[in-house]
Amino acid sequence: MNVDKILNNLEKKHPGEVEYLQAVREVLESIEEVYNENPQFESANIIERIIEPDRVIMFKVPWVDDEGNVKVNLGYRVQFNNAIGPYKGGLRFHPSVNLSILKFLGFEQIFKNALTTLPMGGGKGGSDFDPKGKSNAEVMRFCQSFMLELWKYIGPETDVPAGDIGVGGREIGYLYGMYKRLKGDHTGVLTGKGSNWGGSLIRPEATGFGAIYFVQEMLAARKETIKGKTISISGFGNVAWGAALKATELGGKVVTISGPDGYVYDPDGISGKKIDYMLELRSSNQDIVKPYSYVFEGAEFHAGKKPWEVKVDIALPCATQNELNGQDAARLLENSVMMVAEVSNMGCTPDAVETFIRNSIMFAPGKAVNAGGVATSGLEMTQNAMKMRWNQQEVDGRLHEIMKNIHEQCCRNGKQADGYIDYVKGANIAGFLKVANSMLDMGVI
Ligand code: 2IT
Repeated sequence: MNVDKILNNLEKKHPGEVEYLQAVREVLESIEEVYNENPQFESANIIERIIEPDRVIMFKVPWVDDEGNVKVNLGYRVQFNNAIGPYKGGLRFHPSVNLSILKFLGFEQIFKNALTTLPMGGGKGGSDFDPKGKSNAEVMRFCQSFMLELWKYIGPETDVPAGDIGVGGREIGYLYGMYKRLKGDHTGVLTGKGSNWGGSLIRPEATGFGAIYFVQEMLAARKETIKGKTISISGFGNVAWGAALKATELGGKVVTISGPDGYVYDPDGISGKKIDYMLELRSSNQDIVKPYSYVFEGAEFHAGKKPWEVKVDIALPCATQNELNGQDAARLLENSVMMVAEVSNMGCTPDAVETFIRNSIMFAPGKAVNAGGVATSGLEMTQNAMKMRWNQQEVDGRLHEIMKNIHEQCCRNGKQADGYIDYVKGANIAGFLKVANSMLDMGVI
């Protein structure tokens, strides 16, 4: 396999789709060796088949704001690969959303979902709609208009969307309501549903909890625990909240959260009602963290800065892609960071990842660390199909097992000669092998 040649061809077809090309390059570089050892992949041209989505659905979303103005946003669903199960992946509503970002997320989702051990293919969707500052009624009208188009392409055995940035319980409710009215079915076509109407317990916490279970496994591999470790977290949304909650419960000390306006440093640790306050910040719909520093004494707000300048043992990017770059990585290294685990999808730039791995810092990629979110979506689908509801313990126990299993898969496929575990390689190889072998089984489709 010639990675540069494949990437050059892909770029010619999709010029300017930088995030998508970045995600593809990372996977191809990781799997190159395994791929070359298995000529059956090459003869079935698996690479060219796996790096292009099965299809991209793109549509306009007209809606009316509270003043009566007619607005138009773009809506998308990227159905990337369904070799091992129905397309599965979140919807992102954020002004930065474009085809490149959704294709990178959809591509990552294929391998992440394969790692969960559950039968789910990869997909992603969303819109450039900005929920910031919008009223409930505006969000509802937007979601209804979005679903008025999307419903034709999804189904519980076809494609099962969920939330992502800008899409939480409220949006899933409005989207599901519209689907139910159009289709007349009360099936589990979305995950992240409300717990009264088919949602799974622990789904809101799952991404963050799963990430911390994974971090626990990484630490255990070096005979360490989370107790007493200082932790920086970026973001303040659902994922950051779940991670802060579980890390604190296990005796870690979370000292930062962040937003587009800057970061908050709280040397006393973000625990208890401070974690609850993150939910308030989020529901204010303003996308800022500064108010935290007015409410809690001793907390400092650093405008326009990222939390990676704070000295910590563990750094957890929990906000968005490419939020930690090479300079940030160098700074963390100077401050003797021991571990960086991406909780956001592709949270670190390639030079940051390289810096960590070259310096034997424990580093794990989002597709392994954050897979607990989609895994628990998978458990929600199972409960919906069985028309049953598991209790909290049952779901949390399964989530924990799944994260341990993902960690094992990473170790098995990513252990280097010197004993260092390359989790990027491990996750990509394990995910790829499962999907590629399934594609081989089904012929040229
Ligand atoms: O990035 C992700 O894995 C998600 N946003 C969750 C996807 C899902 O289907 O639960």
